[in-house]
Amino acid sequence: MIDVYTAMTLDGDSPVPLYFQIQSCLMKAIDNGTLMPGNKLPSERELAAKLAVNRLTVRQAMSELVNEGFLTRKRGLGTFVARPKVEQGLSKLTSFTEDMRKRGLRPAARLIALEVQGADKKMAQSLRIGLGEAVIVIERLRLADEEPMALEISHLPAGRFPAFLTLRTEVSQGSLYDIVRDRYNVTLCAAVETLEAKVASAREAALLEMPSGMPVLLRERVTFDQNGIPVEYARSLYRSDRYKFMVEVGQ
Ligand code: 16G
Repeated sequence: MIDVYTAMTLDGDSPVPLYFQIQSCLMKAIDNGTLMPGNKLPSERELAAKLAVNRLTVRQAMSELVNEGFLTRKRGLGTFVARPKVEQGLSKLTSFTEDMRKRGLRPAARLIALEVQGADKKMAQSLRIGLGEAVIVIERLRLADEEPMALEISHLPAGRFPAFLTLRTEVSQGSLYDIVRDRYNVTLCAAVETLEAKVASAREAALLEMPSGMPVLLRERVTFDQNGIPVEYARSLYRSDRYKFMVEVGQ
């Protein structure tokens, strides 16, 4: 276990509340690398005893850092320093696989569903096909270094991707965008996206391995080929404690 105590000196006479002083010390230790992502913190009881403060004071300090995403609690295991969030630009058309590789993380997918459904209104509108026309639905949990990052549902117009269901192994192991390009010769050129917050349902939270009721970021994308024809309608739910999105704004 890391010795955080040397980094922590509290001043009982200061007007700054003790919980805030503890928080600042922990943040400083995270910033200067004394505490690294994955490091385990001492328990609340231990910290309180060593610092000679009330356990509730320590809890308040830790809880705020958990809420802000700097620390993470693992049930039965303790409190750990969280990994910094993945910062993701929104102005480039990239795949999950590319995004993670660029950050030195190992991308993977767990295939949850691969099936053909009749298009509902939203799918039909997004893909510009008729209501009830066949749509390939691919639901995958996306992982980076084995950690769940996002839950993605992609919809492709089945007419454009014959025999897609036979590619189950490739879909579960590789990049959807590589398959679309290499197997079907479809070039993805542009996308229109929206981003909004929502609360994870119990199922989504379980798959993403996060407490239910936590916010997630919902990113919807319609991706177009070189002729401006929609090829994919995707809904990606990102863990809000693992992602922040970045947009460059020009004049
Ligand atoms: C991104 C896209 C998703 C696409 C996936 C392909 C958003 C919101 N989502 O996550 O639409 O299906 O990349 O990734 O941008 P892959 O090629 O690694 O399977």
